[in-house]
Amino acid sequence: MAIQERLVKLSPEVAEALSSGNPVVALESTIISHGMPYPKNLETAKEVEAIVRENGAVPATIAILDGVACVVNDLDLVKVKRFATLFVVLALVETGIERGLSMGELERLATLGTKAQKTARRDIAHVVATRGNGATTVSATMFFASMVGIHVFVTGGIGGVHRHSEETMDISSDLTELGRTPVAVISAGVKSILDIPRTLEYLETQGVCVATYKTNEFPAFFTERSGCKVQLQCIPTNVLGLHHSTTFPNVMSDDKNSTPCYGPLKFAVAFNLIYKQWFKCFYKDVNLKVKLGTGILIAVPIPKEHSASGGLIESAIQSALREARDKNITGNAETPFLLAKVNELTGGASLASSILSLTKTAKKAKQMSGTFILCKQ
Ligand code: PSU
Ligand code: MN
Repeated sequence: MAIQERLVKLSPEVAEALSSGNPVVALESTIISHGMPYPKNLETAKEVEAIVRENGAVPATIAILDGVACVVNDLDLVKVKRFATLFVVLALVETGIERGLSMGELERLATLGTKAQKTARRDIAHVVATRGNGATTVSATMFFASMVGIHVFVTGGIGGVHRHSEETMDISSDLTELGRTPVAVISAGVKSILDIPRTLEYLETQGVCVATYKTNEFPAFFTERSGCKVQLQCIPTNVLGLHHSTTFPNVMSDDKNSTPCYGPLKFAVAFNLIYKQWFKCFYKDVNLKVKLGTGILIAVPIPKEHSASGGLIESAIQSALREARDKNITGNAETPFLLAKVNELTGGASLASSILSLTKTAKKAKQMSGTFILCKQ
């Protein structure tokens, strides 16, 4: 068996979709294990997979199990529910039944519970080498998605530059991963538990193309506005395959005080450009190989009517941050702590917004991955 096959296991459906060029959408697992409480995590995971399917793409949930990165789908979560609270591992148990893992393996997996490790890029080697179980964050999910040829990945909120980063230097490896791995991450932006302006600055430093959907303002996850402008805007269209020269955005400014923004790009065209960023670029009939190798962040704002109240969220964030500092919660424990605390303090409002954002972004994913396929032809 090739080394790569021993490291990464694809479900037959994912493998088939990838080899025949059908759209596949990656999903992460930390959001389920550490980002949402049970049983909402199960329900949401199920819903997101279903939405990806309804829109004609194959969902591929990524996690490390027994040191093997699994890219799997078709989770029968109703059966899974009775085992334990950790969706990721149990989802894999269920998939294992389908894929023929032994009963002994299944039993062992079912008892793991919340012992799966939050796994970012730096943790991959350790989890794999110790044959551990890892719930992959955005960075590790991107790494494996790219390795197996998945170009589009849907999630809720990505990690970013933390508030007080000037003291802690806490910057999520999601941002550096976007700077080095060619995967388009579709999310509802960055939660305001983080420093959004600095996150965007850092993405620029990393050379990451950041685009927003039907707006030129970067969304703050819980709300559709962050006050930060983004240069590249996508608008929906069914017209595919337009030429680069007819659509390259004109620089324009819609706000005297903001930095210049590009005009709206036809949605499909934006992805055509993105594809070219990674693979090739046609300019004046010359085929230039660009291969930038960087990732892309596409932010789809939560619908206005569903956004949580900015004031409510901000005061919850302030007290969650204070508590994290008092309890000296740092490193990779900080994000899960803040997410749980903010949800508790907002009486579940933040979680409701999270789920809505995730399901909404999932709906966009097929459009995007489908466009990649068209671009390849
Ligand atoms: N932000 C969210 N929800 C999440 C996460 C971040 O709004 O679930 C998770 C994602 O898996 C993300 C990770 O990749 O946290 C970032 O963690 P850190 O800040 O430790 O890099
Ligand atoms: Mn960190």
